[in-house]
Amino acid sequence: MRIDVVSIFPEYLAALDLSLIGKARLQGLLELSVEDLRRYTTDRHRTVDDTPYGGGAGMVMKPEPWALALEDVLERGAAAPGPAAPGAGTPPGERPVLVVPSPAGEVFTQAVARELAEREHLVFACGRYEGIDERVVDWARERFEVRPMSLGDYVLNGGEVAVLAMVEAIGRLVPGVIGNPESLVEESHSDGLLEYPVYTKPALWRDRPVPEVLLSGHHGRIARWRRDLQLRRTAARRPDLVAALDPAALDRADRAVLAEAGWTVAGDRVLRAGPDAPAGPVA
Ligand code: JE8
Repeated sequence: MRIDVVSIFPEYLAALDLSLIGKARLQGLLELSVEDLRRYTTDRHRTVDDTPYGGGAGMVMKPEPWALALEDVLERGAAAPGPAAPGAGTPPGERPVLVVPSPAGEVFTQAVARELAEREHLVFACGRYEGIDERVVDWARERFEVRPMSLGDYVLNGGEVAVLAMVEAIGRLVPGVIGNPESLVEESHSDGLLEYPVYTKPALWRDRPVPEVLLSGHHGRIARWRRDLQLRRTAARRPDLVAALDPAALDRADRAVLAEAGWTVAGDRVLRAGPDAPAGPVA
């Protein structure tokens, strides 16, 4: 996989050299390059922004440096041989994906991460100020598959932090990047529930014991306990995820835990039980 990032703060992306993604680069699983948008300016002051048409606060990123940067990235992507299929570069017919972080984008989820992990060439365009002149997105649709993408419903100052999160989420799904692929298997089996809590040594720490079932060696009981905690946590913290559960994936014990947390199965839906339904504490 090839990943290009364009930003006026390329140093911001230095964190990608560390840990997982850095290792994947050294192993040749992932080719990452970060470009400084200012390299593609042509004026003495290396200007990347200007005042907004129609008025309003702040500045908008000028279109031409973006077009020059993205053309450069396209050119180098077409020349580069892809590691999966040596000599292939971007497969014929598959356009590179241009991810444009924006609070107005589609929400970036694990499903999107899985989809993008299958692509040969991803390009990330990090905006700043009030964003990028919209014509860049229209222009880019002729050359890329464009995906305006939001990290979530809160306001950041620019696209860089969103790109750090997205590249990490995508990169760890690329085959070979995660040393122990079993951890990915467990994630895909998580069935839309929050994770269970984890513990390590010592068994007693500052008067706090590890839940005794985890020391029992009884794998069946441990699996059931973990599943119960997943369900209780999800009910307490993410009612949206509970409402999206498929009853066909819930056994009798699951349903009992959900009932205790105030949920009930009705046909092919999981619904909130009565308004006076209990909502117990959660670990
Ligand atoms: C950004 C962003 C993601 C998320 C992404 C890109 C470029 C118009 N607004 C621009 C006004 C407030 C400041 C904004 C700064 N900005 C934010 C994001 C994002 N992905 N989940 N929240 N915010 C840009 C400029």
